[in-house]
Amino acid sequence: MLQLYFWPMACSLASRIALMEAGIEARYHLADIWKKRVAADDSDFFAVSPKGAVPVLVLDNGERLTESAAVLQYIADLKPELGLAPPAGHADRYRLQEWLSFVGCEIHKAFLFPTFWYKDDAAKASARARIDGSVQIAADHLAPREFLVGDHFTVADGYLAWSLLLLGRGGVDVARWPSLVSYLDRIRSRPAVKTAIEHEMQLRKTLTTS
Ligand SMILES: N[C@@H](CCC(=O)N[C@@H](CS)C(=O)NCC(=O)O)C(=O)O
Repeated sequence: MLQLYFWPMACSLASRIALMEAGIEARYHLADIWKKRVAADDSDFFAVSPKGAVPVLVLDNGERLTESAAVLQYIADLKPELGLAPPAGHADRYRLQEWLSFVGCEIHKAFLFPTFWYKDDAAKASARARIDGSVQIAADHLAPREFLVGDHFTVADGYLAWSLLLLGRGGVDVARWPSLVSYLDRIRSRPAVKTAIEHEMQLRKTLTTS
């Protein structure tokens, strides 16, 4: 069985969404990304991955796969019939890769990461200065369409939806972009996405009150 190391409402949420959309059962391990400990036994999370970051997907052969773009495509390719990623070699596969990179580099690492992890106000401010332009690109792309790639949900939608959910906590109000508001409503209303988010929000609440 696949295993996913995650932290509630971190970017590993996109991997949970992909697993749930694919209908793949997995074992989930809570990994505290701040203290770098695996919650179940307080072991060193760096022993799971030297990156000390989620997601980490443990494959059936024991190999560990990191990096959201790789993990998401791996999960999607386990169930090709669901179209969670276009097939390799199809022009849309490169569009999927394009969006996974964009969300990962321009929204996640360029804005969310400095906002939540850096202490330096100047670094946060320079991340803030760039983010509206990146969000605008996603908003313009989605204005005439329902999903990032093709005409149905792909794993890139789970990743973008996660990043949009966190933008508000970073002081960026997604309500300024109507196409993103309806997109997020559409993605969040999918049963797998809804269940994944509700589960992680609940867990997050439990962790912050314990
Ligand atoms: N490049 C990685 C970034 C993963 C990442 O930054 N994960 C965050 C949570 S959203 C984390 O675990 N950070 C802990 C750390 O960087 O120390 C990916 O795309 O998956």
